[in-house]
Amino acid sequence: MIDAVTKPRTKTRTKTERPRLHKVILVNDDYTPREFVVMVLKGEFRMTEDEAYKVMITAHRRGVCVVAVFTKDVAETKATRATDAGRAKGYPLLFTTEPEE
Ligand code: TYC
Repeated sequence: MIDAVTKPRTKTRTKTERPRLHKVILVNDDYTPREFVVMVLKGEFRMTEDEAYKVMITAHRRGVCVVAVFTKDVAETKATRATDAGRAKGYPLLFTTEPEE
């Protein structure tokens, strides 16, 4: 006898969009000491000395450098904390954020 019970051939798939990531950008200025920028990058973004130095010197030479990408909330929190660390010392150090394409 032909089996009349047929398994459903369709499966429901829920499509979950990944959250858009946001870049944290380091902006150069003429006043913040290089070593301080490196220290903030290491402390706030968990970079090694070498990684932090490369990011700092790229911003110094080119004007800006992408530090890392995070979800919007994390990017904004880290950029604010890092900028505040400079402000607490009287430096104009600036970290901004922007969404990735
Ligand atoms: N331009 C600064 C100096 O010569 C160093 C510096 C680098 C500051 C990167 C900010 O995002 C920056 N002391």
